[in-house]
Order: sequence, then C-alpha cells, then structure tokens
Amino acid sequence: MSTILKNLIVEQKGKVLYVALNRPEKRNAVNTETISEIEAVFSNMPKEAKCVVLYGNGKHFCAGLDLSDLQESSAIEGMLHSRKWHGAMDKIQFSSVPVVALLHGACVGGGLELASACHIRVAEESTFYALPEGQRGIFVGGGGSVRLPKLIGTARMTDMMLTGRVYKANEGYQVGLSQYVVNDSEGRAKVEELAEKIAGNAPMTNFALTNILPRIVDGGHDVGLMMESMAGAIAQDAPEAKKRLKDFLEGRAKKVGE
Ligand code: 1HE
Repeated sequence: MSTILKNLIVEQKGKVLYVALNRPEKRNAVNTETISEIEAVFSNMPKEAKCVVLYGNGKHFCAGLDLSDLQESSAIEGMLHSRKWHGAMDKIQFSSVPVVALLHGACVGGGLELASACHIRVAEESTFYALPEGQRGIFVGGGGSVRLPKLIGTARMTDMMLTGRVYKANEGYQVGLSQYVVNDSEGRAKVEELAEKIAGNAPMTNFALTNILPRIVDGGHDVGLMMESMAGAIAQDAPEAKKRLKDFLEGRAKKVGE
C-alpha cells in the first residue's frame, strides 16, 4: 500500500516501509513542509513495519535544506526552524524500528544530516558528501554537529565545513560516512537484503539498537554499563530470545556468516 504526500511517497512492502523524498525537480531539497511530513511518518510507524528504507527520487538523494526557507528569517525564526529539524531527525534516530538510508548523487548539507540520523547508510558509487553550509555563510542546524563527529570525527567535519571538501562514495565509506558502498545499479537490492535481515531480528534487539545504544554512548561509562545490563537482561527474558538461543544450541540456527 502506498501513500503519496506532497513531498514524500510512503510505501509498505511486507515488513519494510519505503519512504522516498519526492521533490526531484528541487533535488529533494528539504523545505519546512517536508520536515513536517518526515516527522509525521516517523511518529506514526505502522505496526507491520519492522524496518524503514529512506531514499530519494531523481538524480540525487538530497540537496539539503531548501535554502529559500532561510532567506528572510530572523534569529528566532532560524532557531525555531533548526529545532523543528532536530525534532524530526530525532524521530528517525529514535524510531521504534531501524532505518536504512539508500544514498546516491548529492548527500549534502541537511541531506547529510538526514542520512546521519539513520542507522545504516548504503551509498551507491554516484554518492558525494559535502557540508556547503560553510560556503553559504551558515552553520549546520539539523543535528549534524552532534551526529557527524561521531561518524567521522570532529576534525573531518571541521575540514568539510571550512574548506567545502567533497567526499566521493568510496572516500565516504573509508571515513565512516556509510557502512556499505555498492555499484550504482545495486543499491536497491542491497537495502532490500539488509532490510529483510533487520526485519527478521527480535523487536527488542532492534529497539535496543535504535533507542538504547545511542543513550548508552552519550550517557557515560557507569550509566552506560548499567543500561547495557538492563537492556541485555530484558532482551534475554523474552520468549523469542529463549527460542533463538535454544535453536542455536540444538543445531537449528545459522552459524555466524552462513
Ligand atoms: C535547491 C537546492 C537547495 C537545488 N535549496 N533549491 N544545500 C546546498 O547548498 C546545495 C545546493 N545545491 C547544489 O549544489 C546542486 O543543486 C546539487 C549539486 C545538489 C545538484 O545539482 P544539479 O545540477 O543536479 O541541480 P541544480 O540545477 O543545481 O538544481 C535544480 C533545481 O533545484 C534548481 O531550481 P530551479 O528552479 O532553478 O530549477 C535549484 O535552485 C534547486 N535546488 N538545491 C533550494 N538546497 C538544517 S540546516 C541545513 C543547512 C543546509 O542544508 S545548507 C546546504 C544547502
């Protein structure tokens, strides 16, 4: 079943929800309306969805913020605009199910912030990454300063913004912008394969990875270890975990790498 919003197309296929940015004529630049639609979709995850795939229609994944949004805005309007992005990006990062981004073409500015809120990034070879905010005289506002240093380090983000440096797909893979890089025609098959695997995991494991792990990482050593013990104890208590452990011990489960 598919739902066509003004700037997104949302399609449920089996256990996977496919969400497409759909402003190809504007290179999927994200305007305020698109942000509201993203927030609404991720706030109302259908029960059947066990994984989300986010991608962009047309030549590029996403050209970032629709720059016409900021052209005339005051400091307080800019602040509220950024906070709206934060709300939507957090809905993605702390979604009830994992989100896989399929990247191609431009993944720049707010487009890279959007991609970095997802849990797995698969980049086709055409992908390029940049933070043109530095050249536009502005700063990131969609959570990039919190998420990107965790992926690539503060020094690389600083360099990208100060110099306008562009990373190609393979370079992005090497520095940690994506976990996978594939040929241009192979992205769809790769995300389908990953999404199927993810959708087959125990829901508690997926939830722990989308909602608990990032809090552990941000929470400090002692609190992190305590949260890990709690999450692990809750996960292993579920009947599904008991069954999976028994399956392995009785030779019915796949070995690692099979
Ligand atoms: C846009 C935008 C946009 C394209 N806002 N309208 N992001 C940027 O600074 C990136 C700006 N965009 C580009 O550098 C290029 O458009 C691309 C490399 C992404 C693609 O190039 P190309 O040749 O395929 O497309 P194009 O001809 O440049 O653009 C097609 C149309 O999309 C054109 O409009 P038209 O009415 O003349 O057809 C462009 O103006 C329009 N377009 N990108 C508005 N970004 C939460 S804070 C985040 C802060 C940021 O993200 S800042 C970085 C913004």
